[in-house]
Amino acid sequence: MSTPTVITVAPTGAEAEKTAAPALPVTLDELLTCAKSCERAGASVIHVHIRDAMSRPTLDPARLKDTVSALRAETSLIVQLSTGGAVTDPYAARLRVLEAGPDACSLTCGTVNFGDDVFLNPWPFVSDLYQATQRCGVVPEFELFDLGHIATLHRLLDRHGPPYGGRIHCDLVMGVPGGFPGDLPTLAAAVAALPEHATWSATGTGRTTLPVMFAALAAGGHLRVGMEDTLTYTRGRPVRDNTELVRRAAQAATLAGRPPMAPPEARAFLGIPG
Ligand code: KMH
Ligand code: ZN
Repeated sequence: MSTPTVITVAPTGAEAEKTAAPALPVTLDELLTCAKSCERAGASVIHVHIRDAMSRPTLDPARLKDTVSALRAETSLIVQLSTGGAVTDPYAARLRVLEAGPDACSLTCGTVNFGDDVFLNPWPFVSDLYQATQRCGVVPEFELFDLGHIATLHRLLDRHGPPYGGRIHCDLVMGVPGGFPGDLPTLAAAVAALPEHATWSATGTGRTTLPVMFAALAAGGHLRVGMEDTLTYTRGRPVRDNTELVRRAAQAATLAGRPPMAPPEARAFLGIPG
């Protein structure tokens, strides 16, 4: 039987402005409402960026801790905090994210041009962050924006051994201006380069959302969707909310014969303690 599909929702991100996308969950209440609804629609993982009282991205430790506790109390979702933050966040603040005690965290494996900005992830930082995940008992998800990042993932594993939890799970972030194009040949090349036994999801930003989703399902991958990655449902129609993106991913996965994986199974699949 084919493996069910892990659906990750990335509801907020650090880039979109609340004024431009009113459905973006920026308060804790909005995030909890969104998380519960996305869980009902088929998500098992939530990739979390938080905002401050002015809706600006923040890595404030107390807010992160409160967010983790609230999501744990009100959902069964796997709580994955972003260590990428915003392109302006210093490395020290990004390392401190682990102190909030999430189940999992994102770990980007290299620097990438990010539209007009640069998302900085030099080897010493990536290496420090990886070892911190091992010490703190947080399961990393390796965020890959370009082929070179996969070389760094191999280097991390060779140098520092397996991740906490023992599973190597990656996320291909495609369609970012400066990174992987969001198309089938690129996805196939990336998957072929992954470490043996690695599992992976993919997300296509902007207009690459649908091609990447279908390519990932066809290739046996898992899915990430959400307003962090796209604010347009179909050409010319803004996303109503994160739930409709999860619902569409769940429908596509079900049509592909791989319906959404429930959070308890996803925990075991990703090596996250119960
Ligand atoms: N906001 C981007 C600069 C992650 O969450 O780890 C980085 C990002 C990746 O979103
Ligand atoms: Zn993110």
